[in-house]
Amino acid sequence: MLDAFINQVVPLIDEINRTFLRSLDLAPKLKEAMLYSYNAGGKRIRPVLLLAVIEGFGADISKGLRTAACLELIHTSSLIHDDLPAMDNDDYRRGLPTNHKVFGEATAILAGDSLLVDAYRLIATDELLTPTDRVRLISELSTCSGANGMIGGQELDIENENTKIDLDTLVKINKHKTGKLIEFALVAGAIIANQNEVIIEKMRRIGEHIGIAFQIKDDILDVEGDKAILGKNTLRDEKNHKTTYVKLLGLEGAKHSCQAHYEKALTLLRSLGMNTAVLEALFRLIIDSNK
Ligand code: GRG
Repeated sequence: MLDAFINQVVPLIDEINRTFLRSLDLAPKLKEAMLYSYNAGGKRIRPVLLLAVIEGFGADISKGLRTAACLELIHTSSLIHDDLPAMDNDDYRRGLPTNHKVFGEATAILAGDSLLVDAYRLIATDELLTPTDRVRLISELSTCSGANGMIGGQELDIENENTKIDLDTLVKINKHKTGKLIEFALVAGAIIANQNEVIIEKMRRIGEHIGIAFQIKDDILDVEGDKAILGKNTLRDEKNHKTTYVKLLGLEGAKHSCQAHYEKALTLLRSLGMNTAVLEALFRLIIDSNK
């Protein structure tokens, strides 16, 4: 059932994004760089989550496709910048050499910039959404991506390299760096499915828990994952002198904490009275994933 859902929606998201990126043809190398990282693959977990929320509320998933596509472009932009020499300095991502290794640092920076900036047009021009919903989604997404969201979390992460931090600080960093785009996926699905503010805020809390579980799993895979399956190098956190859940809690403690956040998300989800089958399977996939 989850596979069927993923196989149904991912080609639709990819088609929107590939068509959109191909239309940005002023600077061919820049376009090529954007398509390179987009086409390198990735699990597409954020857009699938967004659409699974809409499906769970029994609403029309076609209303969420362009917002979901936009979210994946912004996520891709963050990966390109995250891999840059000035940040994590990685040479391998999504099974291929990183963007700056292929296109050079300047073009990689600009490819990340364009993926972030152009993406919003997918929502701004979405005729299946009301103008009010478009503005709300853009505002929510820019908050989740920006200085009070993912980018702010990345800054805190970098500032705290080589520093001993406690669990509260680590949670704060990851809630933003990784959690905010996942939170957006759940909140946006509820907005597009016309849910009330109480439900939207519950979705936000579910997103927080599943976002933390997602990052803990990422930390675990950095230690015990397989480079060939992950498509990126392992032991990156040690290399970058980062505090992780594994470092603070130990491998077993990190697994326990991941499970606890997953269960909190699940309990909240089940209180919503929606069809949770696909979402529950997705949450399970996140914590069981080997990539
Ligand atoms: C330019 C938008 C922009 C941001 C700059 C670099 C940066 C600020 C933020 C980095 C945020 C970041 C990379 C967080 C890590 C999140 C994470 C665990 C990513 C891996 O996501 P997956 O597993 O990757 O979904 P795939 O490849 O499957 O899509």
